[in-house]
Amino acid sequence: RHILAVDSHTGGEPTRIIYDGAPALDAATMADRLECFRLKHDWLRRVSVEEPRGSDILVGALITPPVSEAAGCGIIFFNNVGYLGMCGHGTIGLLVTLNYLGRLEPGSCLVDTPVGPVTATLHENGLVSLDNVPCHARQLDLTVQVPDLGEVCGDLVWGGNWFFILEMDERFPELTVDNSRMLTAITLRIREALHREGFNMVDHVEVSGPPLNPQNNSRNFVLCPGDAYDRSPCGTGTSARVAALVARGQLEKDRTWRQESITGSVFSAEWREAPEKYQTAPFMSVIPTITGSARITGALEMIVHPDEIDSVPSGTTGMES
Ligand code: PYC
Repeated sequence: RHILAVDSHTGGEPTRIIYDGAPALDAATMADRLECFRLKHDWLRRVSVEEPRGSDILVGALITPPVSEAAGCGIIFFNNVGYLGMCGHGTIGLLVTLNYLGRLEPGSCLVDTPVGPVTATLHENGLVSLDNVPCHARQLDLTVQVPDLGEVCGDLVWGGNWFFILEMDERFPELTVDNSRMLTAITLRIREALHREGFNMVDHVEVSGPPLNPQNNSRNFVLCPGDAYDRSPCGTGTSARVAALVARGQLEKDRTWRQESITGSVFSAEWREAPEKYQTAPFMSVIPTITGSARITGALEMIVHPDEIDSVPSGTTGMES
């Protein structure tokens, strides 16, 4: 089987987008298509993001026909362990990929995802903005007991994926790539503690700290579901941070939030109130607009042997709420 894909990176975080050669997903909604992918065609996820063709840090994506009338396409994101509801860096990579393939000129398009449609815009200068799905804080100041660390306090927030977001303190090393192993070990323990306490939906843990570049507002380290860390500021993680700041009354509507990643790459973020039907008490639902840039790194024809194709489904969807 021959499968065509384009590779890109967004602020250091790679995306591999499959645009030809994949099986059709026979379902009417994006959430059902994700289930069909997971149950019947999980081999496609494995062959495209796992070794030997991929690595733990790679996010894959499959372009599908749209499900809503106004959308240009659908997209399903996945990684080394399962599937993602949404992916911000991947959506930025998607628009640059569509442009590379000659399928998109600068302008806006609606993209269907398993957690709802997002509007993405390719600007004339090459930057990409996306209006994410409605995001909200579910619980602020949630505390968990973490072995060898003690009590940790953070916010439980939906940003298109579920995040636990906490401020670093003296127990954390500086948020630098050199310290990524230690940061990974600590955030893994925090996620395990959250799961033990019943917060199983949390698959991303985001640690916030002061920026190294004073032009930015904050720096982050984001642990992803498959235990790799995001090299970009994480589009859904930045969205979740914005929703948490709004819930705390710490980010006014007309301010731009500049989120720096552990590698120093930056997404800027703005927000507006989500329509009434998306409001869930007690905290306001917001639509974050995330802006960043991506670069094409390669075009790939994957050649898949029949032995690699089976129907063992993956265990996680990353969307349990
Ligand atoms: O940018 O939303 C994101 C993301 C999620 C996981 C990796 N990147």
